[in-house]
Formats: sequence, structure tokens, C-alpha cells
Amino acid sequence: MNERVRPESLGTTLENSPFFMPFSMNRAFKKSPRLLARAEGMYYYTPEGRKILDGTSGLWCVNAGHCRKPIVEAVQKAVATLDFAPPFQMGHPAAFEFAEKLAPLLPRGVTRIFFTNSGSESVDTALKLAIAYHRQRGEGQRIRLIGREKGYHGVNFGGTAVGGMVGNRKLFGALVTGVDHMRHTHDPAKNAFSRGQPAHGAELAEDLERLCQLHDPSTIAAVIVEPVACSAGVFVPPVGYLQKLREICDKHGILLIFDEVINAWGRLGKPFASDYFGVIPDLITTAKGITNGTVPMGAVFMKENLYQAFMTGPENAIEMPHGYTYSAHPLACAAGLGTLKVYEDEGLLTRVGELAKYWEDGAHSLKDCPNVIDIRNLGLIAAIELSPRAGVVGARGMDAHLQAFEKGTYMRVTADTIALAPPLIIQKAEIDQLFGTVREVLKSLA
Ligand code: PXG
Ligand code: PLP
Repeated sequence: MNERVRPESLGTTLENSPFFMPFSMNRAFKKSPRLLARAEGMYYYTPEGRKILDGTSGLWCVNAGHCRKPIVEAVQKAVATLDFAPPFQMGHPAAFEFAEKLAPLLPRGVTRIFFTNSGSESVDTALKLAIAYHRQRGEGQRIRLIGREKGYHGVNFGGTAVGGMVGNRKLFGALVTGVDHMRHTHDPAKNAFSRGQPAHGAELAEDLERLCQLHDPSTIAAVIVEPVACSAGVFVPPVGYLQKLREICDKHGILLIFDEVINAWGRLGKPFASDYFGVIPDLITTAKGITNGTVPMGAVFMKENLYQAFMTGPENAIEMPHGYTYSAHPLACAAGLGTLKVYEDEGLLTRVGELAKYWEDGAHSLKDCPNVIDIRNLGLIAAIELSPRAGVVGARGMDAHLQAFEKGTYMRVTADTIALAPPLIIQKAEIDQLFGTVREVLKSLA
């Protein structure tokens, strides 16, 4: 008989835990776990009660800070009222209410909203919508998708295929066919230690024109980019670059998708990066801050013409054969409504405008620290890139992460780049504290 035994180890050690942790060093972590038990405002608390400053908003998602009362209460009320409602051929009021409240925040001309449960689902949804849109309009030959080197668009097949982080792609076979990539915009020789947008590199948008000439533009459905590429190490678009991408897409009838999973929700001092850069894409993908990270949710925002392209057949036909069991989940909608209320009541979607200069000065004050080879920033985002130790890319970065945690600060690292993006409620004293800890860590790192 199969005995169902709770692993003896649970509670004392995690070494044999069945939990296959995502994007983690499973064995190293389970030997020496870093657990978070509770959170409030700018801080996490460990099970032992240590207070940890959250330097990266969880995973770039807790923009309003942790365990905010209006959000918690909205979710508590929702779960006790309507646990689930089927989203296909049925509805519930909070889904329509949330869409109604979101719509006025969207960039000009962007009017319609498709709900998902994550950034990855948003990206795959947007790519499918783009291909389907062209087909609806009689351009079924537009099937190619263009991403960019160093891009991160989540982990589903479409997003992995258009993504440009080699380590995230190489294990997974041929992915999706018909995908190509533009060059990335990272040029440290010209742009190292730029404050805000780098001056050099707008011409790199011409790489899209090259791909148009290679494949013929009439075969390309969409181009997807993160306005500020965050996951791969924070790459801020050069001045004029996004405008040029928009022009080339317009010239060739190609849809432009901004992946704003991280960039949106006030991170740059505006509701969307599109607002910040003054470039309006055809589709925006988002997630994370849409519910302040409390309940999983994502969304695709699209221009009116995209929606209308699908509203053409008989009214008793399903216009979009796509959706998730949990699209517009009642708890997610409640969390989203609570989140919007906090954002609005506290002016969080524009607060970063006031903080950005102070933040930038703090980040660039680390220039003299050992091993720092570049610092990049925009809005309330900063990256401090360290030179790798000889032959071991990522080791110095991981040590920085571990030491910072010992010193009471949580921060993400990607390879040897520290990525900071705290909750938008951060105070100046906490900005000082954060960069102060990073300085101490960098000084003590070999
Ligand atoms: N697009 C972008 C631009 C993202 O940043 C996704 C899609 C996928 O979202 P989901 O919700 O499926 O994870 C993301 C997510 C990091 C880090 O530390 C970044 C993300 C996720 C996890 C870690 O840089 N971005
Ligand atoms: N796989 C199976 C067998 C399913 O029945 C479903 C949904 O009904 C899915 C996958 C997709 O799941 P979700 O809608 O949660 O993305």
C-alpha cells in the first residue's frame, strides 16, 4: 500500500521539498532558504521577524506597497460573495466595472480590454490577436512576429519565441516559426552611465526596416518590444528610438505592441510608458501592477480598430475563440478595482515624476563603487551593472543579492546586474537606505 507520509523534513529543512521552484536555483535555495512570511507597505518580514526593505516591488508588481487595506478588503469581500463566474458566454458585474474604470486611463485611441491572468498570457494573447486581426482584414499572409534581442515577454510559447534572452530559449526547441528579432539597443561603449534615456542609438530602429526588406513587410503581423526592457537588465530606449519604430510600423501596416507588464502603472511617472514616451502602440500588454500583485491578472489593451475588425460577422457567432478559464476572475477584478482606488487616492500613477530626479541621483552616486561598469535608470527603475568575476557570469550578482538580504534588503539581480524598482510609495529616506545598503554590499563584495 502506498503510504502517504508528510516528508519528515518539512518544517526543519526544505532540502527534499517536492516544490519545483520557478526560475530558481532549486538545490542551492532548498539548502539555504530565504523565506518571506508577511508584508506591509515597503517591507517584507521573514519568519524570524527580520524586516526586509522591498527594493524590487516583489517581482516589479507591488507598486502601491504591500497588503494595502482597500485592496485586501476588496478581495476579502469578493471571495465571500462570488468565488468564480464562468467568463465564456456569462459575466459578472465587477468585470465590466473594472473595464469601465480602466478605459479612461488608457492612451488616446486605445479603448478595448481583454483580460488574462499573467503577463505571459497577455503576450500570447496579443500575438494571436495581431495575426487574427490581419486575417480578418484579408491580409492572412501577415504571420511573422518580430521581437528584439534581450527582450523578455514571458514564458509561454509565443512570448518565449519573440523573447530575446538566450538562456530562456535554448532548452525549448523550435518554439514558434516565423519569428525574427531586431538588434538590442544596449551600447555601453557610447551610452554607459547615461542618466535617463541614452543619447545614442535611435538609428537602431532601422534594424526593423532591414527585417522588413529581408522578409517583405507584407508578411509581418506585429513587432513587440518592452519600451524599457527590464528583465534582461534594464535597457532604456535611446532618444527617438520608439518614435522611429512607430514610423516604420505605420509605413508598412505592421502592428506595434508595447509590452508594459512592468513599465505600466506609474513606474515611469505616467500610467503607461506609452504616455511617457509619447508613442501610442496598437496593443499594450500588461499584468503585475494591474492588481498590485495581489491576485494574478493580466490584460491586453487595444485600439478601437482592432476590436472592430472582429465585430463583423453574424452577431450569434463567437468573435474571438480565445480566453482563459480565469479571464476576468472575480477576485482579480476586485483586486484591480481596489488597486485603482489606491493609485488614484494617493496619486501613485504620477508620483514618480516628483521622485525620479532624487532616485536618479541616488543610483548614479554608486558610480565610484568597486566593479560597477554601468548604471542605467528611468522613472523609478535603476540597474547597477557589475563586472562579472572571471569565468563565472552571475556569481558576483548572486552574492550581492544574498548579502543585501542579510543586510535587510530584497533586490533582484539578473546575471551581474542589480535591478531596483521599489514600490511607488517609497519615501526619500528609504531611497537613501536602499542605495546605502547597495553601497555597503558593493564595497564588501570581492
Ligand atoms: N512581459 C514582460 C515585459 C515582463 O516583464 C512578462 C511579460 C511575463 O509576465 P508573467 O506575469 O507571466 O511573469 C514579464 C514578467 C525579473 C522578472 O526579475 C521579470 C518578470 C517576471 C519575473 C521576474 O526581471 N517579468
Ligand atoms: N487543458 C485542459 C484539458 C482544459 O480543459 C483547459 C481549460 O478548460 C485548459 C487546458 C486551459 O486552462 P485555462 O483556461 O485555465 O488556461
